[in-house]
Amino acid sequence: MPKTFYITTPIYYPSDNLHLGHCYTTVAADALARYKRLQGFEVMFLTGTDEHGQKIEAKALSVGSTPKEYVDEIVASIQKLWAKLNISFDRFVRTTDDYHVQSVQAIFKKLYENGDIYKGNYTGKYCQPCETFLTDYQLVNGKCPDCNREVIDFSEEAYFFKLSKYQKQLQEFFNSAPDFISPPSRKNEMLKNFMELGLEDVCVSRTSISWGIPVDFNTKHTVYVWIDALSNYISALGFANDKYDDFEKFWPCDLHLVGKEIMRFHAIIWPAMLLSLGLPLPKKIFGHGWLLFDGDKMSKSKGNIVDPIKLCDLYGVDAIRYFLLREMPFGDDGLFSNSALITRINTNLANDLGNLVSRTTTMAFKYFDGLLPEEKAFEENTLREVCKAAIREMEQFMDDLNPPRALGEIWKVVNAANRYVDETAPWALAKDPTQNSKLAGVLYNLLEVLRVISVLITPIMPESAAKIQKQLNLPEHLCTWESAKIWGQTPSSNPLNKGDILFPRIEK
Ligand code: ME8
Repeated sequence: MPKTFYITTPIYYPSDNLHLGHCYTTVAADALARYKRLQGFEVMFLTGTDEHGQKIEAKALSVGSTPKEYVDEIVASIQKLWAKLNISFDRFVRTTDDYHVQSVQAIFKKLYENGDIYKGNYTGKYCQPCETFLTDYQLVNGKCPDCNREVIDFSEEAYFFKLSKYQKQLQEFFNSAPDFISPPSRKNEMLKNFMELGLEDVCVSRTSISWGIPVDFNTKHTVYVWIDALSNYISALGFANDKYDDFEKFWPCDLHLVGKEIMRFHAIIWPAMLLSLGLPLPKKIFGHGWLLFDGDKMSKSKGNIVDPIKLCDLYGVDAIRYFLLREMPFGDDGLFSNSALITRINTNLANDLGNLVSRTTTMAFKYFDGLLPEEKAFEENTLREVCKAAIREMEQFMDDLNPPRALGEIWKVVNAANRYVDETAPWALAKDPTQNSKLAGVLYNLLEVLRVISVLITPIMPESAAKIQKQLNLPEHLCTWESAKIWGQTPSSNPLNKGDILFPRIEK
């Protein structure tokens, strides 16, 4: 039985312009999912869309559509974006899917029957022009954050979830599973800002929002935000519905990857819901930082967004994936700027990796017509040892959810290989016929190191990895994670293919 790995992103609000910041969660999850698959795990990588709520209903109305027509169109554009970014999700859940609706209704009922949901009164603020309910926390100087107008007090019947009841059980769980909330800085935030202040019950239904899942035992109410959204992680495995049958196989989840602003819902409300349902808790919740642009969180309302499609068209998908995973300190905020992106592309990708591939294959064609001789009398271990150490370290960094450091390990190999070219100077060996077998040995080592590099970059830059593997003419079994650990597997006289430049230099 293969080992399983279940990884999720949050489900996205349908927005017609997801920006580069949004792509960060999904690209990071994709890299981890690909890494685990490469290692032989059976992976379930789930993403999807969070389609209910009053804002969406209002938006649909304003463009003359029904909410469902409106979200259908946007969800299609989100799926196109993920295709562009080579996101290899295994399942895509929509909160408007029938099976999800069925699960949410069953979950809500179960929580109610357990005595963890009760009727109360929801009070808050309402912005009439925007038709939006707001919490005190969302107001800016007591006014609507979107239109800056006065808000009015608001009250209606609602159901509440007894989060406060789970305070002690959650605290005990956090103590017993110290890595559950990661990184440690986020854990401290959760403990200090929420647990220590005492948990309050949360509103889980509304009567004034019609675009939502009806509470089936009281259809005046629709399920409000979090029970609907969070349940996707189990509805998509078939919990309380007949659509799928993977719950036993993949639950508990290995990793919920989320942005830091929704950590509280995942680290506190979600585990409390699961405790109430009597289900095992996820193994880890990782809260990543924000991509900042001009010193602020990249977001539509701030008007500082970068369009990922345009960037991919300009610079190539792998360059964007590489930038996001190399430049964002995992767990902390990171900065986007055009010049930082171009510098990364020109130095790490064009100069270091692209150049290594290009000069190695060019020399193999120039000196041996793309076919090294069978016999090579030259053996040495420098690059083999560098690869061995880098793979060991990279595994550690990927398991610690630290792609920038994992990429740093790959670049140690790339840099060592470039140094090796300079030190062995194949162009000088080529001038002396007695050095022919040494020349073949040097080029073999370089082709072998490229094979290893191509495997290691697969999770982060799948297209470039495939291009290198095509140039090296490698069969699938020489491109697995395990095969990268064993040096010298490629037959000496494996004929090479010519290929294009991997990463063209960008003129600033
Ligand atoms: O939060 N930098 O959806 P969403 C990094 N529907 N990540 C960013 C970012 C930035 N500038 N801006 C957004 C939701 N994100 C809910 C989730 S889950 C049960 C419900 C990330 O569309 C954000 O942190 O607002 C989150 O992980 C993802 O984009 C989706 O955000």
